[in-house]
Amino acid sequence: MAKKTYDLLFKLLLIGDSGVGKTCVLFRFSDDAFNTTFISTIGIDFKIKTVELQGKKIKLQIWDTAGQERFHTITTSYYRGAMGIMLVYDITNAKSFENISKWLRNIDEHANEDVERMLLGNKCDMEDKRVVPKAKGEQIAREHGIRFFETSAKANINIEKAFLTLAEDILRKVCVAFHIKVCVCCVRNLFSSAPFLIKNSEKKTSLCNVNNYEDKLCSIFF
Ligand SMILES: Nc1nc2c(ncn2[C@@H]2O[C@H](COP(=O)(O)OP(=O)(O)OP(=O)(O)O)[C@@H](O)[C@H]2O)c(=O)[nH]1
Ligand SMILES: [Mg+2]
Repeated sequence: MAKKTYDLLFKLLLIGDSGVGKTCVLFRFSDDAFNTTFISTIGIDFKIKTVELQGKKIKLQIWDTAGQERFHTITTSYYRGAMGIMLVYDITNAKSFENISKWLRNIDEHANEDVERMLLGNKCDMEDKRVVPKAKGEQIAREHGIRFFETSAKANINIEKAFLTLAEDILRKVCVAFHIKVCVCCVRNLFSSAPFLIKNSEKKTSLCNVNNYEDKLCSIFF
């Protein structure tokens, strides 16, 4: 059997109005490239990129949705599987910013309750054409308790930072969830004895007798 080349798989999703730059943001992250020609996405597409966080290889499967309304049914069917969603608007397009509340409602309706959300104000290289002040993006993100970055796929500003931050936030969540849901023994150790006992579970010599050794995650925050 082929050896697994990663420790964890995270599914991410990009949403937002057509033309805000979702495909370009993803292309910059995955291939470090940029295209000025606008080829509107048909339905849905995806890219894979593996990153390393906290010593773990994390495979990011990133789904790029079409912003056009006619693809709404197909794109929303992908929300449920997402662990993280990047909601993108264009700082030079007021309508794309006004529509954020509509996209947030879509997330509420179609995504998992504990999905990690992030707001991106893209095209921040076009300062002369800006119509959405940065403070407005910050404010709406604060109101909804989500992270916010202004990005530029063209000038490569904050693209990698945004993806890595989202992955880190998910990793933190997964880790906590894992302790609570699966590794009951580790939770006990967490509150009573030395954390290295949990680390030992990787060598299968631990006092932690949970037989699922996928529980490497338990060592992440020690
Ligand atoms: N100046 C500038 N232009 C950008 C940036 N990102 C994307 N664009 C341009 O914006 C246009 C739309 O980009 P796409 O990435 O195709 O937009 P999209 O959000 O994927 O659109 P749909 O697939 O229709 O939902 C293209 O002409 C890009 O070159 C950016 O950061 N700066
Ligand atoms: Mg696209």
